[in-house]
Amino acid sequence: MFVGCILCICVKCCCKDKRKRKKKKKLDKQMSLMDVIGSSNSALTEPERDDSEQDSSDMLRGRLLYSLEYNPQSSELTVGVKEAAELKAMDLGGTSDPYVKVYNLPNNSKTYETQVFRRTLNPVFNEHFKFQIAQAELGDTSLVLQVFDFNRFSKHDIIGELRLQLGTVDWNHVIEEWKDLSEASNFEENLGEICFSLRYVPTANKLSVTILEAKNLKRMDQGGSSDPYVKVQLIVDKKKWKKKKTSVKKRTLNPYFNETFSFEVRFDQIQRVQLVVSVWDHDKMSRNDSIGKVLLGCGTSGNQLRHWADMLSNPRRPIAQWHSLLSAEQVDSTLVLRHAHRIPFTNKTF
Ligand SMILES: [Ca+2]
Ligand SMILES: [Ca+2]
Repeated sequence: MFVGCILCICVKCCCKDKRKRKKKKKLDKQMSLMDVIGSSNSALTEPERDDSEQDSSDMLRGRLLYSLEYNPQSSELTVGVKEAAELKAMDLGGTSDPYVKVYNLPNNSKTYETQVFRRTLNPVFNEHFKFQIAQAELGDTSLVLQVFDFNRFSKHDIIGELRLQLGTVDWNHVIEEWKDLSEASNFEENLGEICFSLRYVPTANKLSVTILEAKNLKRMDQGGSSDPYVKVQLIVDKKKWKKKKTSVKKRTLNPYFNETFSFEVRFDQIQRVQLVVSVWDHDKMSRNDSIGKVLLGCGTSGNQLRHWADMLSNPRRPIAQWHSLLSAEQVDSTLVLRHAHRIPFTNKTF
C-alpha cells in the first residue's frame, strides 16, 4: 500500500510537466521492480539505475538515503539524513558542496540543515532531526528534503529534492530507503512564514486581524535582507473591498509587528469573505516587491481553511496560526478558480 501511494504521488507530480515524462517512466519502472521483489518499508532498497537515461544528464540529480520514525507517545518525528549518491555537479570542475535542508509543510516552524560537505558528489551526512507533529496532523503534512550546493560567494544552488507525504507512510516500521531526487518545484520556493491571529465577533460584526510576526522571509534586496511590511485585504464576491497596511520594518527577515486591523463584516457576509495577507519588501528607489501571500476564507483548503474554520467556531476568541507564504501567482490562480466551497458551521457556533 505504501508503494502504491508513493506511485500515486510520483505519477501526480510527474504528470504536471511533460519534461518529466521520462522520469515518470523510470520511476514506474523502479516502483514495479520494488513490487516484484516485494521490498518492505523497513528494508533498505536501492533502486536500479536505468541505462536508457544515461544520455540525458540534466535529469540526473542523484539520490538520497533517508530514514523516518514516528513516536506517537511523544508526537516526535525523527528524520535521518543518511547519505547522498551520484549528486549532480553544480560547480566548475565537476563537483558540488552538498548540504540538506529539512522542513515540513504547511507548518514549517523549524528548518534544519546538515553540515556542508566540500567537493563531493557522494556525501555521508548521518544526521538526525526531530520535529514535533501531532498524530492527527501527520496526514496533512509533507516532509521536504532539499539538497543544495553551497557557494561561498553566490546564491546556493538547489540540486534536487524529495517531498514525502507523511499521510501515506506506514509508521509500524522504521523507514529507511533510497529515493531519486526530483527537480525542485520553484513554484513552492521557501518564501518565509507569517503568524497572525484572527478574531470574529458576530454580535459586533467585527473581524480583527492581528499581524504578529514573520520569519525566514526571502531576501529581496542587494544587501541580503528585506524591508518587510504586511498588507491585509478583504475580498467579497471576487471584488477587492478593504485594505490595511502595517508599518515597514527595516532590514530584517524576521520582523515583529503586533499590529491589529479591524474590519466591519456582517454575519451574512463572513461566509463570502476572502482574506489576503501579503508580505511586501519596501524599496525606496523602486516599486515594492511582493514576497509572498496567504489566502484564507471560502475556497481555500488545508491549513488556511483550518485557521478560518477555527476562527468561525471560536467567536470572540483570537486564534493565532503560522502560515507558509505562497507566491503571488499561486494565490491569484486560487482566487480565480475558487468554487463555492463552504465552510461547515452551525448556528449554535454563534
Ligand atoms: Ca559550490
Ligand atoms: Ca527593500
